[in-house]
Amino acid sequence: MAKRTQVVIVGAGPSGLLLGCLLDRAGIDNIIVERQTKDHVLARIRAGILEQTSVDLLTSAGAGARLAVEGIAHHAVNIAFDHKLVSVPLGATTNGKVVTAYGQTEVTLDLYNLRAAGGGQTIYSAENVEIHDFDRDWPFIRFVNNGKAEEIACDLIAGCDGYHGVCRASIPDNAITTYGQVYPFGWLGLLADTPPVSNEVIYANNDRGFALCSMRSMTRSRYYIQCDPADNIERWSDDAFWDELRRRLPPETAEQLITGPSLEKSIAPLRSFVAEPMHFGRLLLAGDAAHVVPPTGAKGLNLAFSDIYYLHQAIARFFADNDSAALPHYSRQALARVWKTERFSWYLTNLTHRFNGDPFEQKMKEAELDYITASSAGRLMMAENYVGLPL
Ligand code: FAS
Ligand code: PHB
Repeated sequence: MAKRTQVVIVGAGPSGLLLGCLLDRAGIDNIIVERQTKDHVLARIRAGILEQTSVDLLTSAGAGARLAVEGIAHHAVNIAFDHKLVSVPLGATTNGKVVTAYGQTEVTLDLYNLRAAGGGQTIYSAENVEIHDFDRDWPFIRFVNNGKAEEIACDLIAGCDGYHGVCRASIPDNAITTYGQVYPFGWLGLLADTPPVSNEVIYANNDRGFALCSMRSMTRSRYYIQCDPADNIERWSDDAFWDELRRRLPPETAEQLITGPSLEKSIAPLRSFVAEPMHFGRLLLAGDAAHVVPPTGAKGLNLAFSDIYYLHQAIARFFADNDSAALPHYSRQALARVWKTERFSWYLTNLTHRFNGDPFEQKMKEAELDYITASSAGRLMMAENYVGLPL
């Protein structure tokens, strides 16, 4: 006998879990189906900075208790270039809005625990997930779990299954338009139990390449350096990473860097990507399933959460008011914020990374950074994008 629910959510990453928790609170029946094991999902190390709207949304969902205690508020963001470090204030010019350092790993754990406490059904290790009839009024999904073929009928499918998921891939090519670019570099990230070199994030433009200094707590640091996307992580010893990071930071910052053994090292590719629309019949896309940004500017996770803010409201209207217009409206509303955020992430990536090494290009970037950080209008533009545009 096929199971039935109101909403099937594909993917138990931050998007899927947050949507599940918000629908639970709205009394809308939903089942999450996840390809990986729970432990695999909870072990992922990714984003680290939350916009105020993300903090507020997690809190409203009931997942904000640990975040309120362990999250670190940042009242500035630092930009290093031309051997100097400039601080761009947050809060003073952004109606008090700041950002909070709190790892995506912790966010996902908090959402997992909230979902489990509420008794919501999350099916892990689901193999061969397929979505069907989402262009009709009676969509359903099929998958294999513990060797048994399963089927779940529903009214709506939320595709929260990330860039490589099955949902966007199931939409006919003539019904979807995609945009984007792949950057000619990747990020080599390192996590270490060392005190962060700065209390707030540092984005460094250097003629050797980009570097980023961040943290997970005041005793756990997260660093990145721009690298060749085809680079082999085995080629990077901890010492080689620390030496290269020092070279890309202003001298007084490099002198304060405290190094230690890596807990994790990995290389992530960088791309900008958007799929339009984010709605097809009874299928709705959210988060990385619909768009990806380069992590410069810390927008990926936050953009996923703004999608979920709009999506949970649209789903509530769909069921409460039988309002089918709420679904295409979701796509238009989410995309308006997606494109402005894609722009900022693309802009800050171009401004801080080394592309072809042309000395004139580097000089133009240093001049723009010098102008932005010295101009009140420039600092405001940087600050209001970094803390997150209004929902
Ligand atoms: P996710 O990709 O997190 O989750 C999708 C879930 O769907 C996964 O659990 C996956 O297993 C599951 N899934 C996939 N296919 C499925 C299928 N067929 N059936 C069922 N389930 C399926 N953002 C930042 O802001 N800062 C960063 O530093 C940063 N670093 C990143 C590093 C990497 C390597 C990656 C890939 C992303 C990074 N991001 C970063 C962006 C990242 O944080 C995403 O924006 C965020 O994870 C988006 O969350 P979801 O939309 O839930 O997608
Ligand atoms: C992180 O802490 O992992 C982080 C911070 C800022 C970014 C990207 C990643 O822009």
